[in-house]
Amino acid sequence: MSKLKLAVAFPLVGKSEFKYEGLLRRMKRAARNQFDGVELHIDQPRNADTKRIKNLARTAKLEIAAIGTGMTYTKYGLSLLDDRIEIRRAAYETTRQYIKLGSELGAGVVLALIRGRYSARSGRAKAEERLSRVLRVLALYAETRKVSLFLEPINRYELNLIHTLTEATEMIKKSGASGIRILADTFHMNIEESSFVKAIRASGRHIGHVHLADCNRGAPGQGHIDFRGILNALKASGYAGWVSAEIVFKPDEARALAQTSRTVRPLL
Ligand SMILES: [Mn+2]
Repeated sequence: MSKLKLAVAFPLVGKSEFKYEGLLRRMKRAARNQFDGVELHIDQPRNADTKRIKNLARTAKLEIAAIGTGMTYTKYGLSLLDDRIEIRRAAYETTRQYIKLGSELGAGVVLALIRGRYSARSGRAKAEERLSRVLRVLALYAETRKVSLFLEPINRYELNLIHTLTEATEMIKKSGASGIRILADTFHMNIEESSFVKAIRASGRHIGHVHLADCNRGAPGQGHIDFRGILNALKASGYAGWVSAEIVFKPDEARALAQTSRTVRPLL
């Protein structure tokens, strides 16, 4: 049985110098709660201070588990499926910046909300074609930079393309970019998959990264998802990567981290 590593997702946003100090405090708290790494959700990959991030991780004794890209969509409205070519290009250029950053930090890059939604005007078939083409090109770039790309299925209420692990596998196949792997997020899976265990069994060998959250986006243990079953299925499928808590910190960050660790650590 493989040993999984536990991370937590933190944002790194804005231009303020203070953001790095704030992040260090949060990383140290994660380390105290027995986390092995941190996943960084960064809004401006061009302005990220690689050296500084590496130093913070070293100081807190954490690894960088992955780079999240979603703020490109939620904060700046850029996506790979926008109807406007200039917006698609900007999203593509930003994704390349994330890949460059991932390569400097030795971390994989998540492709989730940055995919965006397709419009009624463009339609599903065109969107699938568009996404498969851009994924192929991005995968080639990521390969030259030795960075893993993780394609994340997102639930139907947030995006209108690729909701399940199977659909992600099909998109990767269509793109011809066999190096891209799937990100399995338990919050989305709880909405979209008929069974956690069956979905993991069917797609397990394609999974490259995992997000853990309970059914309400709270810390594992704050809802009704069976994390024991999920983690056992992941290990049985040979998965040996990160499980990264992508959660709302309720009732506060310290208690949410402690709760996550208490629930997940014994199952790794
Ligand atoms: Mn996720």
